[in-house]
Amino acid sequence: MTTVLKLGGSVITDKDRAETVDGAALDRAADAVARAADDLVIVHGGGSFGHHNAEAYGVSTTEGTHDIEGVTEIHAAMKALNGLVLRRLHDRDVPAVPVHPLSAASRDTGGELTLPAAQVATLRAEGFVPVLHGDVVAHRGEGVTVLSGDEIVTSLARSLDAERVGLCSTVPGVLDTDGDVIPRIDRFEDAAEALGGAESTDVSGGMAGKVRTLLDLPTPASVFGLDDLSAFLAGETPGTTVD
Ligand code: IP8
Repeated sequence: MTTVLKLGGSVITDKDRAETVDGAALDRAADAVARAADDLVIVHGGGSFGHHNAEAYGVSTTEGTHDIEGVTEIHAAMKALNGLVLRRLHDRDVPAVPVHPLSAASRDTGGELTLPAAQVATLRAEGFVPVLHGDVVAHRGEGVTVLSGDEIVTSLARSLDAERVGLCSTVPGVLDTDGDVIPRIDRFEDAAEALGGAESTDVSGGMAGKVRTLLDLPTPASVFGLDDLSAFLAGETPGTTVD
């Protein structure tokens, strides 16, 4: 039973200090994974890694660059964070293997993503825990653009036929206007008010964009905070279930 888990960049890094992990949070996440690592694929975001480099070179999920220094810097920052995540997992004997999307994925002129998953599936079948990360990817007509961890999660959830999808976030779930966790969202309209209205078109990582994308998945997904990561990995459905 394959689980795709996203560790939010803001969860595992210190957002206020460039290229700095939140060591305590990353330790907690790694502890939870080590207790449960079974048929698991991990994807992590950037947090204080990668985003400022992308901004400096004017690169987003739609605006690309051909500047080799930009490509190299953004990719290197994300690989650096990936290395730090792997080290924490290896310290706990999790057989984590890095998978860098830049080496495999691409977008067509319309921005449609192709992310091959055979290597991820095979690594998983062989008992490894593939660890992917937000990255830059080749984009026809744009050079490279940013590929967010959320896009990777939804792509892998489909191609691996994942039974479970979890987004470990800085909040304990999707929050309503009173700040309480909405236990279940079946339609965008159920949470539209809290998410900034049905017209919201945020696709770049905001909660509205996440919910829209997760609603399209064939698999129910959970959005929860770090406190609930162990419960999620133990098979529970903490936080908000988006189905
Ligand atoms: O934090 C970031 O991935 P995300 C990827 O999941 C970058 O949006 C900035 C290269």
